[in-house]
Amino acid sequence: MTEDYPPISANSAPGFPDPLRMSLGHADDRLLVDHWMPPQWGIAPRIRIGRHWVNTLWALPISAAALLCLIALAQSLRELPSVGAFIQRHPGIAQSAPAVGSGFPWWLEVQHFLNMFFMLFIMRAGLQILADHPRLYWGRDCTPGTDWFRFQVPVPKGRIWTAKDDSVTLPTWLGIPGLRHTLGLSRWWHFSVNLLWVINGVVFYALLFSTDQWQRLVPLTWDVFPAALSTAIQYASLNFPVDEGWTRYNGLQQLSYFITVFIAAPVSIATGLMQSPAISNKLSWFGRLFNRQAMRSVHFISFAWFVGFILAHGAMVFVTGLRQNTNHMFAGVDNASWVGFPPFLLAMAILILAWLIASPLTIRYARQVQHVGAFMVGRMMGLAERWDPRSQLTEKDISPYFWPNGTMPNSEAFDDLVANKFASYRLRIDGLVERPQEFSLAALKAMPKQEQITTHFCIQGWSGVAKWGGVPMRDILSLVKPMPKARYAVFYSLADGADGGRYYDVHKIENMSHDLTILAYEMNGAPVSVLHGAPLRLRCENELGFKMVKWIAAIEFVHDFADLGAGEGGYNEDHEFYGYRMPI
Ligand SMILES: Nc1nc2c(c(=O)[nH]1)N[C@H]1C(S)=C(S)[C@@H](COP(=O)(O)O)O[C@H]1N2
Ligand SMILES: [Mo]
Repeated sequence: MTEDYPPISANSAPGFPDPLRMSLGHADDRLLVDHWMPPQWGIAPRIRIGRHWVNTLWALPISAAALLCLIALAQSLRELPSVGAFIQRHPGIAQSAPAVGSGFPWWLEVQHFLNMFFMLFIMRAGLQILADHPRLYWGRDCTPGTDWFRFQVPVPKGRIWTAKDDSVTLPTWLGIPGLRHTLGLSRWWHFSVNLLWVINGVVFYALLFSTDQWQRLVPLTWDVFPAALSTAIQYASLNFPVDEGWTRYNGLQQLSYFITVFIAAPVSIATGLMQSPAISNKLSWFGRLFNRQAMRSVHFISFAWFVGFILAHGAMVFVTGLRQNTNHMFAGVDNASWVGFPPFLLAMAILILAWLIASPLTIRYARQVQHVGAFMVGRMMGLAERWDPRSQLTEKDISPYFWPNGTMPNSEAFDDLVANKFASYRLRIDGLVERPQEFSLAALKAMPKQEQITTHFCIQGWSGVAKWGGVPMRDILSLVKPMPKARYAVFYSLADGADGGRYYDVHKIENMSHDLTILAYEMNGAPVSVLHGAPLRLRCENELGFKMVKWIAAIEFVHDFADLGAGEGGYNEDHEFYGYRMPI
């Protein structure tokens, strides 16, 4: 069969180690701030209403004015006899709501604290991830102008503007670890702490329902709605409702806690997971219907709910009786002492300390954060790689715009290839294979072509649908015949990465025989452009975009990749602390 292709003798294959291996660069274990991507500040968040972009900062004066009006309104409402009678009838706590007999048990206090502690990391790291593509959309394409939310200027026209160019800086006190395009590290924080938070949540649900505590949170009567309205009027009039927090919550509390615990939290988890290529593909029609961008938008709205909840809840702790509230939640007593106050202060001190050190330590110990994160969640996430992606879309789903990303080739050798239309291009396949070979582009095009319409999931958050045409990797495998000890396929690019040194990425060999793993030379029916990876780029649909090497120079099959580059399994793994297996 090989006779159909240009003869390549195993002897003439240059063999590794060779210039390609040597071209992989050194990478630092710390995030060197001076050496990192130069800062680029975003703008105040804007929301699109129709064709107009509204600056969300307006919300501050508007809500302050609205609050004052609301207070005045609520106070005059309470003067009305009918409203007075309504409040009499619905004092704020649903009359039929059962009273909880167990007060605030110690496990509830511990879990409440852990939840606060975990949320601090999750939310800050989540914001950092958002800042890597500071726009939100509802449609599955990320076509410029179709965003409904952004904290970045409109996409500049008339020049190449990559997704990396679009990322914005966050201050180190806000994001973890702050700076720009540091989502590799924030993802480790986000996912590892999510795991702890989910465990805490599962234990919380279990204890809640095995005791009488669930009755605090779950409304058991329709009465909760008039009770909530009544409480809202009472709070707004600054004449607070009766507080029976030791045994049961008022309507407004119950509804907001219920939404937070039983709606916002599960929605966050589901919409987070559905942004993953492997999970979205696995869910097939469901993943296509609830596309990544819609899920990312809902994930953000749920985040906004948490921010609002935490601000309101935190303020209420202070204004509705700090001593009593801290006694309940930090000492589990309902008396006139101050025993809950010192543990409350201690909890706040721990939170503030954690807040202060999270970013500096992440910057200083970036490699360790990457490794601990991979230890905590990497293996579990990697399991999703086993799913063979088969989910495809249709021609009409193809995105009108597909963000370009990465560092373009910049060498005379590449320019020469472009000039001769890749006639002199050779794909070298070498390493632990029985038949090392070189393929010209013509030879690859002469092989059976596979076409697929798939969604590209960039780690930064954007996605796009394109039709790709190329040679299935499984056909290449059957030609070159990897040896049994070959466990990984290394893809070397013709281009360098952003930080110098050659771009490369390593895949498990299992990924290579998935149905939709191809070496693509066509995009949307035309030869793939230089911008998108000409002459050849990898499509491996259950991974995030950075693992799909563009401008492929060679593929080497290896037993281990520890001796390549910084040994993390790829260029962005080495330099930007990404994970080596990233199906999620
Ligand atoms: N050689 C090389 N390949 C690369 C990159 C790069 O910087 N260099 N960027 C990766 C990233 S992060 C993404 S999202 C995709 C982008 O592909 P596109 O430009 O076709 O959208 O290419 C990947 N392949
Ligand atoms: Mo990417």
